[in-house]
Amino acid sequence: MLYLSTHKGKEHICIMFNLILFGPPGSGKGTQSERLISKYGLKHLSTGDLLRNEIAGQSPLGLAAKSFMDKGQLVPDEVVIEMISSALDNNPQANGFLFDGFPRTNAQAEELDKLLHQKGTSIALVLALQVSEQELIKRLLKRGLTSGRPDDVDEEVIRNRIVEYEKKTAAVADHYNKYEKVVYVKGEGNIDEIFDSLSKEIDVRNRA
Ligand code: B4P
Repeated sequence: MLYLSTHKGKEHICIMFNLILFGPPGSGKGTQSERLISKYGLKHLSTGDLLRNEIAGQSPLGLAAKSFMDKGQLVPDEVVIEMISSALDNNPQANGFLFDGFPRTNAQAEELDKLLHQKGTSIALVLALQVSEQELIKRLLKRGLTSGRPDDVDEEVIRNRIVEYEKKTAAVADHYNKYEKVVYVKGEGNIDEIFDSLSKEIDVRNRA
């Protein structure tokens, strides 16, 4: 289990381990998150999945988000921040969270820091997957053949998602770099090997 514990008299203090899996669209965040949550017992919070659930349920939030997502644009900050805030409140027993696809702007990062601070915790580590643009486009077009996701079918929409990433999301790494929390990991190649690299980075910090 991935939390630090110490004994203070009879008291058992648990420190949450919160992780951000960071990277451009198609870099393997969703793929690697599935494995990491199962290995480390973290609660998975993917804003992409949460938004797609809202769309499937045809909620007003989902209908509003769909118009942005179908064009490859980011959904407005207030919407995703509210979703994450509720998800944090709804999981008081979690040993730690794995944030996948969130934060995607500096405003989201600052808000996340505040929400975690209110709960007496913080981000321990940001693992940033590095993948070339050519490989991202290849992967997403391939997923589009079977995923049923409208944002994976059209190459222009995929390119727009990458532009949004460069314009608005890449700077989130700078935000966490200020606190020396970012580790870059090669995201190309064998999925198991990438998982091993990510696990090593977590294990080093969990032993500290
Ligand atoms: P997300 O659902 O977060 O999706 P993503 O970035 O496209 O995918 P991800 O990175 O998880 O995909 P993966 O590599 O696992 O976002 C979708 C949209 O939701 C955004 O465009 C935005 O509109 C909105 N949104 C979400 N969060 C938001 C936020 N915080 N703020 C505002 N808007 C938000 O998978 C890609 C493919 O690669 C898969 O088919 C996989 O099998 C394959 N793959 C993975 N690893 C591989 C490897 N090593 N080799 C070969 N293929 C690999």
